[in-house]
Amino acid sequence: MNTQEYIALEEQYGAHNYHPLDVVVHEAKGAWVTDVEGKKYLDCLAAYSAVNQGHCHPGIYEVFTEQAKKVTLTSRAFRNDQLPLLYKKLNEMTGYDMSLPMNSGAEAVETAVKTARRWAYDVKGIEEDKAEIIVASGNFHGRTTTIVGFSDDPASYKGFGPYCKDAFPMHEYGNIEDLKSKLTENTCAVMIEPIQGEGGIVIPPEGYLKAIENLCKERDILFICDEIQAGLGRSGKLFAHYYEEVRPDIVIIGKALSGGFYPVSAILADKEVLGVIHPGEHGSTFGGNPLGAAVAVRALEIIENEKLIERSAELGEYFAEQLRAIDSDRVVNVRARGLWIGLVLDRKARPYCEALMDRGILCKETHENIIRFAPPLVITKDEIDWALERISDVIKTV
Ligand code: IF1
Repeated sequence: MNTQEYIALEEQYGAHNYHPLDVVVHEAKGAWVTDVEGKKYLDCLAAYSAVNQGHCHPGIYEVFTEQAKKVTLTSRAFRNDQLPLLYKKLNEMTGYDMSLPMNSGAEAVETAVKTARRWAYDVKGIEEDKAEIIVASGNFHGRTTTIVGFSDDPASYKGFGPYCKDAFPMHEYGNIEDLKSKLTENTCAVMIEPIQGEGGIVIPPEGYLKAIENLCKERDILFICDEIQAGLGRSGKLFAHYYEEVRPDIVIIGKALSGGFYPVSAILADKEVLGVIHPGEHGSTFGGNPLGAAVAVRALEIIENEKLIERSAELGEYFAEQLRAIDSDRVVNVRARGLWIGLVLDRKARPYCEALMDRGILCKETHENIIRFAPPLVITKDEIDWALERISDVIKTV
């Protein structure tokens, strides 16, 4: 079958919950994907940072296939010999006492919400069912009904209610005074993304994270950082919150923890927080399974051994500088942290994404006028130069 035939099947038999670019991927390797007609594209989305290690990384493939011959799933009614190694690896790499493994990012966000509430009632002593978690405008934390219930994007929340909005007061992202105005005696946590991805790489003002941490320490409130997309090297540091040297009480990770092979997510916290969850009170069928755990350990090792964090910082700096040098008044701004770049245009970005696709580059617009470039962190400087030639040409000529 050809591209159009695959698209026809998808349109006829699949729910229309996405509007993807008309590229039908057949295989992928490193920073490149190949469509069913054999055309190659440089992937500048990396599955929203879930394939930071590059597509089909041989090291992850190796551990995936090896573990798949042994045992893949036992449920958590029994123990397995891979999960303890993931717990240890996360502790060594991040310094948090403990972690609780789940599968999708949204499940890990829900886990953070439940843990913060349980901490509120059992440790802080907030009245049962009154705990409030302050969230940010422009947030994206997933698509479960609890999570979309505290979104301010109608595309996420409209028509899926009812919600428990009082439990999630919203403050203006980046505005610490507004955050303070939302505090009550029932506030148990503040949950933010250290950089907002879906908002188009929105970097908060310098000092915002530190101000949140100080406020949380002062008022005995948990600071929750959603690093599902920003984390694990994407921003040029292991975690994007390292830019302000803060230590949140709960860090939520996902996406690249999977190396793109198998959904693995988790929350990281110290004993005083994660100790509030007792046996049988939270989990999931696949959470902590041996296949996912083996893949996640290897995914983390690759980030370290292939120095993906350093690559992200250095090549991201280079990529962003070259984009800023494009001589066109259509480029309003370039926002970047590591290989996480938002090219802000003075007009709709979709036509440029479609023109870039014709030139062999896959990227995604966000919020109408921003082109997001977030390639796998294994991308080389030569590949970036190859892309820059085409990006510059498209911006100037389309
Ligand atoms: C889609 C973007 C959307 C996330 C953060 C939690 C989650 C995500 C910071 C939930 C997931 C994905 C979802 C994916 C597209 C992408 C995304 F922000 F990355 F661009 F949708 F807005 N926290 N983000 O970024 O993780 O449950 O998806 O594993 O829905 O198509 P998930």
